[in-house]
Amino acid sequence: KMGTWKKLGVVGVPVSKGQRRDGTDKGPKFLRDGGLLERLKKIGCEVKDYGDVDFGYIDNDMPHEHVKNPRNIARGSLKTADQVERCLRTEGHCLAIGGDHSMAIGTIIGHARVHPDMAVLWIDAHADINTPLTSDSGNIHGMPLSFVAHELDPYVPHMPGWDEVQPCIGLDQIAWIGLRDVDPLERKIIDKFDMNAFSMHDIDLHGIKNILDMALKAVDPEGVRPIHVSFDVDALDPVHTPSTGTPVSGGLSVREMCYIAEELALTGRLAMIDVAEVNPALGDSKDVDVTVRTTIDVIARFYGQRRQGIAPTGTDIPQAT
Ligand code: Z70
Ligand code: MN
Ligand code: MN
Ligand code: MN
Repeated sequence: KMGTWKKLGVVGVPVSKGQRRDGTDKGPKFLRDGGLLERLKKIGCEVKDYGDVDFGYIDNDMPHEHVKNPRNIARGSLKTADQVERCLRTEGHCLAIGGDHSMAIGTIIGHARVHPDMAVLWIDAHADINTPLTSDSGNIHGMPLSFVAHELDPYVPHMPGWDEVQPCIGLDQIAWIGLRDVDPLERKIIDKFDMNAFSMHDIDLHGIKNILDMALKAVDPEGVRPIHVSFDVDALDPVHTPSTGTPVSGGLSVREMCYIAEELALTGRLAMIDVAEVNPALGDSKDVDVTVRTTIDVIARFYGQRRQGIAPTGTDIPQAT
């Protein structure tokens, strides 16, 4: 057995109404069928499957202004928060497999109930901090951070079904890595609040090691906080994860992503990981296969699998007799 992670729970978050395309609701199934849980067990994790959150559809969910599916997303987010909270309290660690990135509204709210001081590392091509008023698309997967941050409460209008979805973290608890497609008003928010945003440009300039150090220093200067990784697979270059709704070229290499995952695993403070935006309905079967395999590889590295190899305990080198 290897790895430092004893117990973790897996929660499926099959949401797709946070954006236009069907398919992200099948993300949890494809990751499970791709052998995710077996892989985690093989590297020494004690895994409990909490199944999928029931996103049971509400009819007549008319857009609010141009924001799509507000009631469904609010309800699903609260159910997700409950499940994540239960999982974290019982297992100590939670892996949420989505689902479009609106899943993180629920995972962050649930996590904050257990660890209000957590640090969030948002690994994504996109900033996902539009408010309902700054969003051009009306897709909630581009807005999750605006709903969870205290400082943005005055900028977020009240929507039907959203009374119980309340901000729970400060903007100084969030850092982005991998940005390369940020809307103008998202940039305005980042600048106004002097947020910790590390783009692909910054990675080119400083290298991934320095950027990860800077991001951790920004959100967790003492090195004591529980860490929440929100990993949108479109952070990776689309050659590695083509089956996703909004691929943006020039993304993270698998090497850079493996470095992030291995290094964060070594902190011993990873409490919660979201995996968002796997869409098995996009691309051909080869695209889906490489997307699922790469995503599972990265997840395994967050949970202790290392490229340098890991020696077993209790087994010696067999001696020739
Ligand atoms: C844009 C919006 C987004 C992911 C697209 C795009 C957001 N900023 N996020 N794909 N994963 O619609 O708000
Ligand atoms: Mn995202
Ligand atoms: Mn994205
Ligand atoms: Mn409010």
